Amino acid sequence: MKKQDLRFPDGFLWGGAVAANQCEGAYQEDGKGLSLVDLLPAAEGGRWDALQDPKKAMETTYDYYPSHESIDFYHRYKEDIALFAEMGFKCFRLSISWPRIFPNGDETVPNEKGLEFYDNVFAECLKYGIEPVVTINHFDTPVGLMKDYNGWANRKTIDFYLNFCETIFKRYKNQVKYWMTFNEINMILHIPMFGGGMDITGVENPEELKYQAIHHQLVASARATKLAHEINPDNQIGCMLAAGSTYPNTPNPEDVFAALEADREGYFFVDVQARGYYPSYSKRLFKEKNIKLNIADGDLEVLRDHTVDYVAFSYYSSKLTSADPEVLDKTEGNVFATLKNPYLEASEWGWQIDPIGLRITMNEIYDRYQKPLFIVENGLGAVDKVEADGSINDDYRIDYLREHVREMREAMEDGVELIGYTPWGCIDLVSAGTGEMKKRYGFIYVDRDNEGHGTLDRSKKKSFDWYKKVIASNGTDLD
Ligand code: P53
Repeated sequence: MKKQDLRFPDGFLWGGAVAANQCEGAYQEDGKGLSLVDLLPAAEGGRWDALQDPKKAMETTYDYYPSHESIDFYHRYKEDIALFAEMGFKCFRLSISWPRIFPNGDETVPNEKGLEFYDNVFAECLKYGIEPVVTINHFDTPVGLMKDYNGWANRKTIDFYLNFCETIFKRYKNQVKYWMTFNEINMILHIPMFGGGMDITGVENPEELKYQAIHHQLVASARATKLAHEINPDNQIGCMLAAGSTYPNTPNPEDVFAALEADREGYFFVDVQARGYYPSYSKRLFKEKNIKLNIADGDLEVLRDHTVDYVAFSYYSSKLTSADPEVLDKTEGNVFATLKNPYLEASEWGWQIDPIGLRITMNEIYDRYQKPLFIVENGLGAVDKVEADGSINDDYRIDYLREHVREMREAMEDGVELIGYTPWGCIDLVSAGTGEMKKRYGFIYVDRDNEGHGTLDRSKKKSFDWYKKVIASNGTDLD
């Protein structure tokens, strides 16, 4: 099909995205409790092992914890939001740190100081006409919930989460309209500590426990959706998937089916959140994995009656898979198994760059759910070089984003409804996967290195002016 030259619709939500646990720092300030992310060292310190074995992570003292100070957004949010406003952001995606509001997770009364912080952050956004887009749980479950309840493995966590939701829906009723219940909800399958605040080591059937925790999250998500609509009918609630379509390695039908199954692993969640019921293929999945779910009375009705308003997702890359275990060699440290696609180049961290994959992914998701989409993460993690004059010429990042924005427009011309685009890490922040600072995504550079040295000063990269122009022209000027 012919490439189109399109304007984005008026009101399109251009912006950027961060998460509390990766930017705020101030990890024990004003009554904040520990988040499980606060237990993690950086890559060289053994982050990947710690993620796989939360108990060990709790017992070990590491030399350095990247989240403890992070980029100090907690104290510098005014300066940062002013820079976002200068770029012309229409929205800003951030998350609320659960242990800042409920330090152990199971309290009934919230920490007022924590709530005040977000009052101020939202007020600052709204001062510039920036719409806050809030992720309720982005990888930072309170350590207390993991220690005392094994997180989402325990049904009680539903109520703790809903108490958190009710508190913030009421408090920020007049400030926030766009919410997401869980960041990358499918991440629980790959990193249960991040996604589920839980430890599965030594469990007899870890798959069963994971899907039980998933059931709890899906019920919690639906009940939160119900609550949000009751508290303010204008609220828009989204689910959020780590997306990126899977291609078959060859035209061998076995490979094609393996690719379909790989995508279903993630769509499973959205099938429930957007359609309101467990997909038909889940019967076989549960049977083969020997999973018996405890489903309480009323759960299935809640799932059916409270589906999401929009489908949000992150997209960094497509994936390539094979049915042949000899071919499929999962490299350690990678969350998603993927083969090398010979048609694609990869980032320095091995993430394959595939803008057309975004168009494919958007079309697939929209065909499946017919709900508005919101791309809430996309971007290139790269090493940036500060020149002698202080400038940072991140043309590679501009190229990456430009091509993805082009394909976004193509997908919209294909008929996909897209409400917004918030590139990940609009200001440099700590990497979730590796704990590094040098894996940078930002339009704004932060002077801080992998060991925590640096002034924390902010400066504009070349991509800052580029993105400003993109927003000002509503996507027509991508050069
Ligand atoms: P980092 C893995 C694969 C896809 C998305 O990731 C992922 C991850 C976790 O590493 O997470 C999302 O920082 C997540 C963000 C994260 C971002 O992708 O490892 O929602 O918190 O920072 C990028 O480069």
